[in-house]
Amino acid sequence: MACKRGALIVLEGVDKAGKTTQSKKLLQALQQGGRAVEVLRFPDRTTTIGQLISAYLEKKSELEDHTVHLLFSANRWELVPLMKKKLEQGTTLIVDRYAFSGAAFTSAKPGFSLDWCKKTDEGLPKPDLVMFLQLSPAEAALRGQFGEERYETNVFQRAVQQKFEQLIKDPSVNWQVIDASKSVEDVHKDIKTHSINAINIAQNLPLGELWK
Ligand code: ADP
Ligand code: 2DT
Repeated sequence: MACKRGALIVLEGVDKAGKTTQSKKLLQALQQGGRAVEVLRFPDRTTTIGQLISAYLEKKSELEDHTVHLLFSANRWELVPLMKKKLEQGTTLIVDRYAFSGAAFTSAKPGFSLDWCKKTDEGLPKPDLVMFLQLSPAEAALRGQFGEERYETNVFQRAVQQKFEQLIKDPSVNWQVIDASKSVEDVHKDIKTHSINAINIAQNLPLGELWK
């Protein structure tokens, strides 16, 4: 019998919601359970495209808004062959930000529709589960100051949060809203339960195509 495929699990949410903390904890928990699993994060700043994005985020360069949107999207597409290979080999992928951040962040800029922003990611591997770590801007502020990177302001993060709220209404995506204001351990328990469930379901299903 062919090997059962891994699940594509995405963590989304505004800055400081706990995505990075929870990706690491989920990786450890699934590894301890004997599963093949890896973490990816977008943007992947290690590639040539990723370095252009990184310089833009660090405000070391300026890029036109459509152009940078396309670069974020290209940065996902360039990883698709590797992602598909890993999933087919049975490795579960935990992904820290994906196309939903792409659509939410660009559409929070003036003059961009959510529909236009989603187009460039249409057909990407479809996540089996997208967990939205829900945290109010006030609670996020308690977790420390924003850094120096582009987009790290209260006003912009609020606009992004509203765009995520629109994206979550899409029933074609398996969204789970996670209360990210709970303790690290309690959030982890919720995330682990949803993830194991998704892994068990995904292994018997073909990988889908996002927003198609
Ligand atoms: P993100 O990747 O979503 O930006 P991080 O995982 O980097 O978020 O967490 C942002 C900050 O908040 C870190 O200092 C982290 O230790 C802290 N943090 C993460 N989860 C929680 C939690 N559930 N409760 C309190 N603080 C948290
Ligand atoms: P972190 O590396 O701290 O997550 O910040 N972004 C991300 C976009 O604007 N478009 C995208 O497609 C993606 C994946 C979110 C990365 C910053 O880049 C934003 C915050």
